[in-house]
Amino acid sequence: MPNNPTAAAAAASDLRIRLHHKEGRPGHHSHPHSRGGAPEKTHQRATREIKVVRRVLDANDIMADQNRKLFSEKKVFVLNMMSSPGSGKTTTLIKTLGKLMTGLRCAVIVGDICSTYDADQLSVTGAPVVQINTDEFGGDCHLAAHVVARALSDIDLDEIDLLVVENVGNLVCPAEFDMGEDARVVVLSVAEGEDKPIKYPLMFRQCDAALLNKVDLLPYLDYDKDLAVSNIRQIHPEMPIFSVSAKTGEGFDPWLEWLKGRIKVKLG
Ligand SMILES: Nc1nc2c(ncn2[C@@H]2O[C@H](COP(=O)(O)OP(=O)(O)OP(=O)(O)O)[C@@H](O)[C@H]2O)c(=O)[nH]1
Ligand SMILES: [Mg+2]
Repeated sequence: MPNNPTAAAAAASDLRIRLHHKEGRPGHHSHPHSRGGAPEKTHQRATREIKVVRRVLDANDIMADQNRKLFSEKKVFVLNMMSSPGSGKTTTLIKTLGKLMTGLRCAVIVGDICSTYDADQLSVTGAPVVQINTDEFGGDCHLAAHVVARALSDIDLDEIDLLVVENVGNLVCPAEFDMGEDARVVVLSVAEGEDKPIKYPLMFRQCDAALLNKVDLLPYLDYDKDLAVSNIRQIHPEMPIFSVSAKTGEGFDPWLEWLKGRIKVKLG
């Protein structure tokens, strides 16, 4: 592995992208019998893919530690917001920043595969926004630590207290990639069904809090909120869960208090 972790992450990422094109996505479609090939060859291929994925994650961890050190030196609290596409990350963030920016200097990094749609929406908050399009990095379905590090060159960390990273909409891969953040939050909308914590446990295990969003829609849905909460608790018993509506602003105060409390612990 190269000594430079950015180069290591990029090299591993390149290799992964090449495997992705040639053999399907590592760790996702590597069932040994899925292509009908010779068992030894598919076994070798699966072993190689696991090694490559391990290498990507190791390189990512090194880069995440460098980011974490920088965030500590600069006294910046970093929040990673994750969810499936459309759960309400951007809308929740706009509301959250609207309330927090009276006392805190904030900036946003937002990841999408393509488009500046979210950055355009978030710019109404007045916070500096950097849009990352991962199609420049092979169309990854998550933000990796080296990608965030590169975006930091467009943000003056001396001028902010809070950096929010809105991850690419995906309930699986973003949970695997540390970026040096201080807190992780998953947004789950009531329109997605109660079963998601059970089906995508890593995301709920890795996060420090859950926002159960779009509660204004509950009267129109056949949705068992108690069951959703109990499913989250099954995966992460102690996790704070905040029922909110980013549309109406309902339930935001406890969420904002929790976030301010976490920021205070780090920044004083
Ligand atoms: N009714 C209702 N709609 C909401 C709420 N929050 C978000 N929406 C709507 O849900 C849609 C998706 O919201 P976004 O904030 O773009 O979701 P996102 O998670 O940022 O989506 P991606 O970035 O594409 O993953 C938009 O049409 C929002 O207006 C809410 O609390 N209630
Ligand atoms: Mg968004």
